[in-house]
Amino acid sequence: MTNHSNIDFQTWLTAIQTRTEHTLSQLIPSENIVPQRLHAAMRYVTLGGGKRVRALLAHAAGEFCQAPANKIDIAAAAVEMIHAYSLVHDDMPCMDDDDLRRGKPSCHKQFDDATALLVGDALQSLAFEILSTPELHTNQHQLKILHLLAVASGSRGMAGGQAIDLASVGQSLSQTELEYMHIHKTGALIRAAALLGAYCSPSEHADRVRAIDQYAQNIGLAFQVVDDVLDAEADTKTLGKTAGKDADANKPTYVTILGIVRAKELSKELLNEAIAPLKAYGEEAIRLVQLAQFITERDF
Ligand code: GRG
Repeated sequence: MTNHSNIDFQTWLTAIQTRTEHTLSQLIPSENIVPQRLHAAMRYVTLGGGKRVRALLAHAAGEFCQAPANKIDIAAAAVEMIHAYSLVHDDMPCMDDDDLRRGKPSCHKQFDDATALLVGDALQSLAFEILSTPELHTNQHQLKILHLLAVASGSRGMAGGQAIDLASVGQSLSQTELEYMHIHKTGALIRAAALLGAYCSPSEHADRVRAIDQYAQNIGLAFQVVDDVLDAEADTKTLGKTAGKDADANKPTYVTILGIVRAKELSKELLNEAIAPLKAYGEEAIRLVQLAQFITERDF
């Protein structure tokens, strides 16, 4: 197990991003393997981009629970695969219809609609395959890990949140309704990322898992509030995706409901709620606290 506690945050972040890229590159079949085009597209959407927030959460929570880094790598890669699949499908003309993702043409633009559909399907399957492959991820909490990720990405999690999002275009939502949608669409996978990291530990750590759960639920919402602020304030080049998309699509956001000033205040309140249960752990929780600050103070 790597002890990262004496490494500064930026160095830690880069190290986790690098090892996540490496793990994904090892686990996704080469573009030389049949069907080459599908494998090329799976690698195109997964490698060489993204902040890797979910992998970082898995590692920060896993380290907090003394989980072995090589087990967390597999959990982190699985969550990043589910995330990449969700972005590919979200960008398709039948959903958000966006031509740009991570600073390059989105999957259906670079390849075609049918390939984009299959990329999502195949990445989702691969995520569960790697988590259930004994040589990769034997772990006493394995069934719990598989169940958590399945629920978080299905109709009672991310896919359900996406369905609510699509149905809410042009509707006026209350803050509570908006929150419900985001808890599912974005929050469920973010929560799962952190909990999967924690469950990579061979020990129980029930109190720490509870603290991580409160942390992750608040960070999931804060992530979305910040995303809405950035969508309203940042430019397309900085974001690597089309800015101002939500307002153009007549979608309710935290900025449209609360205004920009209150939305920024809310992200700070959620940050404080997230890190409150970690205070008791002092330096042991430093990585989770730093990561929460990174997520809420980011400008891309
Ligand atoms: C299609 C089943 C299905 C679900 C799609 C998450 C999602 C559900 C759609 C993404 C739409 C979107 C842009 C939501 C805003 C929050 C979000 C998930 C942003 C993208 O995540 P980042 O910023 O992306 O972590 P990177 O590229 O850094 O990995």
